[in-house]
Amino acid sequence: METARIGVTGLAVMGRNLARNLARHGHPVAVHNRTAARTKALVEEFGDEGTFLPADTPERFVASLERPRRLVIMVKAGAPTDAVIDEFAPLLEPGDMIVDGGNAHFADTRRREAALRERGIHFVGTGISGGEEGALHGPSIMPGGSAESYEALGPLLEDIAAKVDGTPCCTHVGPDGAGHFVKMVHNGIEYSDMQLIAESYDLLRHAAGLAPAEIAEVFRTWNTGRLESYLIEITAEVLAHTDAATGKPFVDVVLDQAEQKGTGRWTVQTALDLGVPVGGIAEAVFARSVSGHADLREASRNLPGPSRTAVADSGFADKVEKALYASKIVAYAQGFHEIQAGSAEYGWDIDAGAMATIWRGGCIIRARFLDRIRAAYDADPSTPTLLTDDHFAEALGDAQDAWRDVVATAARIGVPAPGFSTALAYYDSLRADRLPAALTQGQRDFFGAHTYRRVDRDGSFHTLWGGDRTEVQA
Ligand code: NBP
Repeated sequence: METARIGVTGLAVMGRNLARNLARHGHPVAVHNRTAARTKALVEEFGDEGTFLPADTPERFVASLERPRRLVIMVKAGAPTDAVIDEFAPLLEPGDMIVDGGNAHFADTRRREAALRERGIHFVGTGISGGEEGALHGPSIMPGGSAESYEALGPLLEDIAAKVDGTPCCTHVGPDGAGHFVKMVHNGIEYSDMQLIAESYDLLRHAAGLAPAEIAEVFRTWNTGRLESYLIEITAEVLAHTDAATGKPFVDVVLDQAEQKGTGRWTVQTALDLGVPVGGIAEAVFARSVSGHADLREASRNLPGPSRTAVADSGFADKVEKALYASKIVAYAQGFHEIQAGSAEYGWDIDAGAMATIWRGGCIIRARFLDRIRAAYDADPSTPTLLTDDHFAEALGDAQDAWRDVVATAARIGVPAPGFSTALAYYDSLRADRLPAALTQGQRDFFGAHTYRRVDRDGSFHTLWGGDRTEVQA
């Protein structure tokens, strides 16, 4: 009987395209789906692209896999993933591998990995980015799990991943939930990047008075420089698009209420747990949330404030470009800080520079900029923040006046720019000699005897605020 090198169960858009990608690369692939019609449709439509071994039951599916078995699950994250694991794990043997390519929460992946490890099965939580096109033509792949499982899986995954300069956008991220953690932060950074681009558009529209088609040209120009990226490229496409039904700019006929799925929110929740400031990602999640509160927005429409009149000078677009680049540096610095904090917390030993390398292609945040991040980690692998890298520090210095002018202009004319503003505030917070946190500590000691530390002596102290205000050692 012919055996498959790997199998995919769950053949909705992602699983189907991933299976096709494997088959197109010459890997015989077993395919299975809970509802058999999807399996049949895949083989009927794309059977000539490679060797597919369709199976109508979990037993036949597992039996068609060569040993050790490599089984990829591409089903809806959450309870469906557990259901599929429960269904297939009893059919597997020690040494076999289950790859979860869905968008699982890394904590679920850690739980599943620990449970399956006890049975000798490798559970490989794998972040896959790039949507359905990426899954078919080459995604960015972020596998976690054991180093042993990567030896058996890595070559296959690297084969189907996107390539940039011949380097696959896939590497072993680290043990258990590391892959899904990094995918989560990738999505958080994506939120931040998209929000900053949206604010750039809004400012060019209202502060510079440009029409969407003109702004599309600005983005096209930016895409030939240091901001070159997939997101800038598609922004120009969307802004240049005209609605066929009305003849209006497409962006003017779309309801301005953005959606958010789980991963942006998880990135912020996890950052709060880890104590990592990711204001850029948080503001991006909140900006989508605000946009979705139609009731709040309707009730607030007549509140007083400036009326977004165009005020900007002719060089304003260049200033926005600088503000965008500077804020983007901050967004990525915050995301990488979270990756390093997660890595330290869970003992994953993640190579941050390698994450920049595998995001250069296949995924939504793919960009020329990521080469710079790789270079920064090459220069100093233990740097506490990307902001102090020579290249980034110079860019931030060069952007200063423009960045501040853009944030001030937004505030003056009433254009909300939470992403730009929080990025600048983070930057100024890090570079400040003194922060008002000293006052906060005083307040906390006053109302709750929480104690404080002093700049000139070791130890913790408390002032007797309700008494004679002498200071005591805590
Ligand atoms: P969906 O997330 O829409 O899931 C549909 C698949 O899950 C179908 O194959 C369905 O089988 C199967 N399924 C469900 Br629902 N409950 C099941 C159960 N209890 N037992 C067995 N199978 C079950 O598919 P997708 O959009 O292809 O995404 C797959 C995974 O990839 C998700 O985790 C998603 O978050 C992740 N992801 C998606 C994208 C993207 O761009 N769409 C990008 C990156 C990652 P059925 O056909 O029998 O109903």
